[in-house]
Amino acid sequence: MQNLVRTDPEVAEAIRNETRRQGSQLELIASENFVSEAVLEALGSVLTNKYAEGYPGKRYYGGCEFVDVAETLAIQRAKQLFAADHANVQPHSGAQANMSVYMTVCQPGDTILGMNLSHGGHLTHGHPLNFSGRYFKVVAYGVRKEDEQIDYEGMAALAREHRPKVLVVGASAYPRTIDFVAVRRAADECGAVVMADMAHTAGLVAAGLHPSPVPHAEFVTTTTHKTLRGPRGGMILCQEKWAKETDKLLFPGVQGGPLMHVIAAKAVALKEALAPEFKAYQAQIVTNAKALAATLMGEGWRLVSGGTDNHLMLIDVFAKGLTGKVAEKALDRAGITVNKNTIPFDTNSPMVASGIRVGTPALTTRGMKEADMEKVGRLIARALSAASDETRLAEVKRDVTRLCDQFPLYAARLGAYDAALAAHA
Ligand code: DSN
Repeated sequence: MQNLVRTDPEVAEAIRNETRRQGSQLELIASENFVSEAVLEALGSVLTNKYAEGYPGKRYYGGCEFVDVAETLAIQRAKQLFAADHANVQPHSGAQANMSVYMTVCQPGDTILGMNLSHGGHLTHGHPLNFSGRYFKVVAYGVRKEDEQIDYEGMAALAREHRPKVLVVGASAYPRTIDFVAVRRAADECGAVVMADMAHTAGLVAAGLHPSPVPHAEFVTTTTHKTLRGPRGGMILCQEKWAKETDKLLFPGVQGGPLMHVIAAKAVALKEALAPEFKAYQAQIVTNAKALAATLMGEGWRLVSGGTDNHLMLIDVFAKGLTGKVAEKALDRAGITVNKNTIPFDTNSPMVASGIRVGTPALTTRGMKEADMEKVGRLIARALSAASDETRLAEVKRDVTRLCDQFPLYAARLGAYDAALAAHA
C-alpha cells in the first residue's frame, strides 16, 4: 500500500480502518463474506485498464487476448459448477443480471410475478420504486401467515389469474428451502418462464446443500459475492436456447464495457468453489446457522418460520418490544453487525422494521464452528436484552473482541497497511 499511502493517505487510512473493522467485529450480514487473498489480487490487477466490449473472441477492441483467457475460464467454471448450458459472467451486479433476463423475455408493460419484498423477496423482483416495478406490471406472491413459508398454491393461483411472462423465484431474506419443482409447475400452467435468483444460496447450491434451480428454470441469476464468496458482481446461467438472446440483452442491451478485473476475480472464486474444501465450508455454514438458530431460540427469541434450512435467519425482535432499527444499532455498539429487516406481515415500515437478518457465511469463513455460534448467539441475546444500556453493551463488546481475536482475518494485509501508514506519518 506504499503507493496509495503516498498518493492518497486519506483513502489509504479508510481502507486500513475498514480492514480492521471487518476483523474486529462479528460480521453477521447474511449477504456478506470475506474473499480470499487470491480473489483480492485478481481484483486489484491491471485488468481494470482493459476495454473489452463484446465476448471472448468477438470483441469491439484490440488487445483482448489475455482478458479473453480470464473470461473463458470464468464461463467454463460457472457452467461446470452449476451444470448449466450457458453462462454470462459479465453482469456488474445481480440487478443487471435480472434486468437482462426481463428484457430478454418481456416488453415494457408485461406482467412479472415475484415474491413480495417484505416477505423476503428482492427489490429487483418487482418493487414499485425499482426499474422492475416501474417498467413491468408486477404481481406479488408471499408466505403463508401460519408457517411463514412460501405459499406455492397461492403462487400458482396468481400465475393462472395474471398469466405472467416471468415467474421470479428467489429471495434475500427467506430462511427456508425453495421448492423449484412447485415453481416450475406453477409456471407451466400459464406458460411463464422461470427466473430463479439464487444470489443468496448460490454457494449452497454449488455444494449440493440446497436443490439446484438449474434443471427447473430457463434462467438462473446470481450475485457472486454472497455464499459463493467471490468478488462483488453478478452472473446469468440459462438454457442453450436462450443463450444468444441473453448475451445480446446484457451487452449491448443493458451494459457497456465489462469489468475485466472483476471477471478474472470471478474466475478465481469459481475455481475455489470447485475445490472439495468449498463443500465442507458450505456444510459448515448450514451447521453453524442451525446452531445459532437453536441458541437464539433457547434464549427466548422468536425466529421467523421457527428456524432455518440455509445460511440465514430472521429474528422477530418486535415480539420482545424492540424494533429492527433499535436492535441493529444496539448490536452495532456491541461490535455485532447485522441489518434490520422487515418480517412477513410486518406492521412497521422498512426503515424501522420488526426484525433483524442474521447469517453465518462470513463468520464461517473465519473458521468459526458450532460451539462458537453458541457464544455468538448468547452475545446477540445479551446485547438485545440491554439495547439501551451502554455499560452492558460495552461489556458485550469486550467479549466480542476476545472472540474475534481468536479468528484473525486479513492479518498480514492489516499489518502491511499499518506499517505503510506508520512509515508515512
Ligand atoms: N442487498 C442484498 C442483500 O443484502 O441481501 C441483496 O441484493
